[in-house]
Amino acid sequence: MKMHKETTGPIVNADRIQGRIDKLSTFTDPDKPWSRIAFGENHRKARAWLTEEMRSLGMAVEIDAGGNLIGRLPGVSGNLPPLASGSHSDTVPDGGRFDGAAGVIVALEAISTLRDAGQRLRHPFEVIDFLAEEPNKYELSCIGSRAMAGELTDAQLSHRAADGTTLAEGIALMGGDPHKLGAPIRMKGEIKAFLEMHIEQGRVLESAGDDVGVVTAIVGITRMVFEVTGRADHSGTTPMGTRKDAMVGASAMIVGFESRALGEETAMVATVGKLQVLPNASNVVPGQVRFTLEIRSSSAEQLQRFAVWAQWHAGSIASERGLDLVCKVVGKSEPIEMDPAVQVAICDAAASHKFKYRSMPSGAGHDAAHVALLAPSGMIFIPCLDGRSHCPEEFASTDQMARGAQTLLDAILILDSN
Ligand code: HGY
Ligand code: MN
Ligand code: MN
Ligand code: MN
Repeated sequence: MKMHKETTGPIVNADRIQGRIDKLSTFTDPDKPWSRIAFGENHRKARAWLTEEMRSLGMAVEIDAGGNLIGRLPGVSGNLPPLASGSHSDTVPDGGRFDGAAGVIVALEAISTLRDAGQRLRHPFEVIDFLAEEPNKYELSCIGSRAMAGELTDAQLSHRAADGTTLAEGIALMGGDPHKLGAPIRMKGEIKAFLEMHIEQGRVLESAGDDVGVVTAIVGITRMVFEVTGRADHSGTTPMGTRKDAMVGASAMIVGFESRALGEETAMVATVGKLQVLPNASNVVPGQVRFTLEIRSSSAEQLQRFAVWAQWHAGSIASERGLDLVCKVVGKSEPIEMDPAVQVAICDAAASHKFKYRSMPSGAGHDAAHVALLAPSGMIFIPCLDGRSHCPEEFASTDQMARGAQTLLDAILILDSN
């Protein structure tokens, strides 16, 4: 990694970052790289390894009520609020080695580097592996960071996955304490600042040849579940005109979502990425279809308007076709701006190493969007190959991660000094 000559502070160890990424990547289904699904066995084993890494750095480790894995290091000045950094160790199915993982590893690297340099922070420091950032069997993302900010509702906690377990049980399985989740785990002002490094998951930085993105704001996300019920019938003997085909109804709904999103004046995205057909047999007219609709926008008003329209649109197709429809919003995160002072610290950190950086919004959701409700928060993006993410090909180089880690460490040092 090329470092600016005038740099005097401690320099991160690129090989150690890569080594830890490689190790974390081994906690995967060998035949389904790089899947580390939240609440699953690989996820739990990965967290056991992370716990050991934290302990070896002298951190006290705990799992909070929301199932977040936290390593804590005391600061040298008594009674200051902690600085915190981290991301998530779970992945989407067939996901990559960097989404989330890189953010946890570089937070560990910041501590490792300071330790090597014999340097201590004034503030206590926390490395956080947030529980279940990716949408999972409980149909909710960012479970740990929502819990931390007190956003989890009773309805979400009692939501039952297809395997019969509730989210509350899932959190307990991961070492959390769902009974304590009626209130925020951390109070506003309790954390001095939170920083999350993450791969960009898009092509902006790579196309511009930039090293670092300084996130200005994180997109809002609304996720809805639609259940379309028709009538299962024999595919050979039921004439076309007499069917109540839930799949054809769902398809019309989905095509409508796409055209509406394409026609919006302000860009937004709408995705149906998960769909279940029942009974899912080639010679049965589909009796029921359950699908998710995820919409993202930087405007809360646009999200709200689209969600209301989507419900109306699906309802009118259902009634034209004699289908029943149940539709509900299962998760919402509001668009949110990153803290200006934290953005400045990141810019100064990047500039001090002569890294090429730019300010940019995030179209992906992140734990930082929820922590921002509690604490001044900021995000550092690094480029990833071809902008690919949420796929096995996802890639960031050792150098790219090291520049992000160095920016993170220096931003922490800047925030620690004031
Ligand atoms: O879905 C997202 O935007 C994130 O990668 N969890
Ligand atoms: Mn992701
Ligand atoms: Mn992520
Ligand atoms: Mn038959």
